[in-house]
Amino acid sequence: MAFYVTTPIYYVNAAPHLGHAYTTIGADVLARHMRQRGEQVFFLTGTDEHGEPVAQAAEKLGISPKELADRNAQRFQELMPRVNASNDFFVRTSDERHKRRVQELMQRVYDNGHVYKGQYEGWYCPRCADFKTDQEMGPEHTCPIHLIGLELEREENWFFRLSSFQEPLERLYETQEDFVLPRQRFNEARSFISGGLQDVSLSRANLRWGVEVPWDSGHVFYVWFDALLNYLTALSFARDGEDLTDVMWPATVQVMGKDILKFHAVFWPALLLAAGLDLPKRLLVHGYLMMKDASGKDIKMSKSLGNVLDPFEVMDKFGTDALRYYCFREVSFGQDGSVSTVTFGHRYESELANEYGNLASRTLAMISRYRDGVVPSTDADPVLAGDFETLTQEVSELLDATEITQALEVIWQRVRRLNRYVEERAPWKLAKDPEAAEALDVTLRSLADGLRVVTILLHPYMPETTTRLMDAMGEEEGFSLSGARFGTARAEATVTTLDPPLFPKVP
Ligand code: ME8
Repeated sequence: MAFYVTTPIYYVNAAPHLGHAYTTIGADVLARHMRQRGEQVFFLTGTDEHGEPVAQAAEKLGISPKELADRNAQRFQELMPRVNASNDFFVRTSDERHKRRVQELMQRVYDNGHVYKGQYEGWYCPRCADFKTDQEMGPEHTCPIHLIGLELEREENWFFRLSSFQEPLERLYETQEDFVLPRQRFNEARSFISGGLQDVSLSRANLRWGVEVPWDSGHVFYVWFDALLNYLTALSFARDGEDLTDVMWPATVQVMGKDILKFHAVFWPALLLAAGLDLPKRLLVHGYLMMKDASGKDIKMSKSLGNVLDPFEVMDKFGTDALRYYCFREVSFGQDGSVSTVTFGHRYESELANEYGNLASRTLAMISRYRDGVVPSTDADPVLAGDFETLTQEVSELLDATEITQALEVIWQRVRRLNRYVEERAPWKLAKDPEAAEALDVTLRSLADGLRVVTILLHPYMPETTTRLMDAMGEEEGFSLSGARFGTARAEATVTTLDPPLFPKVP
């Protein structure tokens, strides 16, 4: 089965921050898990390079939009390997191939009769690149997201007949209960639709930095139309000499933050319907990562507010996997939540170092000390088997439901169970009693096997650490999910101890 997962394409008007890393890692966990299941996966991310936000930021810096786009797109491209994102392609909307395909697709929308010319007047936020409705505006015509004054814009524009998709979208939300997750976001999108859809402006006349409207060269497409279409355009040129559209479209899961819900949950399906294309199967919408401001109040992390946690700094200090783990542990994926260096440090020490890291270190150290580094070939302990019996299936089901935090939680319960098992069995005592040799064999074998299973399951969350640990455990079978069954470890694997530990003390 094909599994196509996307992230939003990020604006290049400033540098990447933890919010961008967060979405990307969320999509990456799903992509990696599906690869473990042997699915044919395509994972797309990229940058959104047109429109006012970029044009204005470039103007401030006194450089061309293309120069700014190239400079910042590179920083986003560098972010991907740095957060260990296993994206199959990185799309840039300034790519000529993207532009041509946007023109083709939009021409189809035009030919199908969903576009007309009209006069537009509205309150516009140049940072969101969005006209705000009365309900969406802050006091005195301000943007509630960027806290800046909105601009009253009047111009002749091409319009997209969004209003004619009122019924099809209502039907979509009636029949496809999991089109948007979590439920709260589904309800928000549905109530936006039932509030009545108005046609939206599709082009801009006084902007050059964009994709030219093929039927009117005086206009470029409003950046959101150009941007949304990346999810389709990229498939046609991501792989040389191949068009993946038929294999990969419709997307299986599209991941994004709640700030861009309306565009994805309302405009996007309408646009696809207008072009006669299939709709994505699911939109997975997560909340905001917040940080405390000077007064201790939680506010959204954002480039324009300047309160960003630099993912590069965090990763330099704690490692990439620690960041990946923390993101889904600290904040339930889907909800808003605060992050801070304090809670980061706490989770690193109490969970990563003391629970998983320590379990790994002591398991390997005991096998080395008591059994010359060879995992005893005996049956695994039935006492533990019950705790692991349904684990892999549970994790798969949770990740099918895109419950990234819950899946991690059920794995972590087993990490804790294994630590309790060490305490219950006290191998150091068994080692002193020659009559307990068989009991010690069973204990060590069970620990090695349990550790192997949780490590396979944790692989999508912490790819580097788990690879290192599997090597140290002498496991050669890789990370296929079919191997994540307790009691099936290869007998007599030779282990090596971990030095340094998986999560060393951070000064
Ligand atoms: O909106 N918490 O780009 P963008 C969690 N180009 N996630 C956050 C976040 C935060 N504080 N800040 C950013 C755009 N994000 C458009 C998208 S798609 C066709 C076009 C993440 O650079 C989150 O995924 O502003 C959010 O939706 C996205 O970055 C916005 O990135």
